[in-house]
Amino acid sequence: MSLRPILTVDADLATLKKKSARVAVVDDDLRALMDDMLETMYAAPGIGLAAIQVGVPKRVIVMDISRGEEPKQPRYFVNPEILWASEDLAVYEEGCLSVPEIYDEVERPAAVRIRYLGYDGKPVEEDAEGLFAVCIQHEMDHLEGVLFLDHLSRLKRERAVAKVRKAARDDEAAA
Ligand code: K1U
Ligand code: ZN
Repeated sequence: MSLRPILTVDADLATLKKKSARVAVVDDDLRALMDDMLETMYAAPGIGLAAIQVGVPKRVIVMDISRGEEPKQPRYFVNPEILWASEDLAVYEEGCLSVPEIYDEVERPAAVRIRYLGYDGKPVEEDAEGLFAVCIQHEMDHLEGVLFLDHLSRLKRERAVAKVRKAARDDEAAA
């Protein structure tokens, strides 16, 4: 397993805006990618990661929304699809490892039913609500090249990207 660099909007916006391609087969190479993604996500730290965030345009997501002292609960989603979304909406203050240090409120369906292939390539159908629903919708947006910033006003989005760019410039100057 190895850590992979996470792409960020200041340097890698064009890649992050790409639509990811469906996976044809869940094999050992794909599982190695998912292992690297999980390790990268834990190290960041984060609670979710889409393959495009490490520069791989495949429809693959890893996630662990377990809290603090709870046992780890890694989850893997290949070719995820939303089968149903609730009419009622919920607001959550989201962050993104590709938009470091920016958090803002996004409104999404409060619950979704999803279908995907798991780590073993078997199909799964599952209901998601709460943080699980927020995180899977955020990560599935990444597969379409959509960032949580795209749910905000243009002004907020431009300010956020400018802030990330300035932080990156400051980091470079300090190095
Ligand atoms: O970049 C990403 O897609 C990961 C992102 C997932 C996410 C967070 C919040 C709402 C929706 C989606 C993150 O993990 S940002 C970091 C974060 O939320 C976190 C980090 C450490 C501990 C707890 C949370
Ligand atoms: Zn994200």
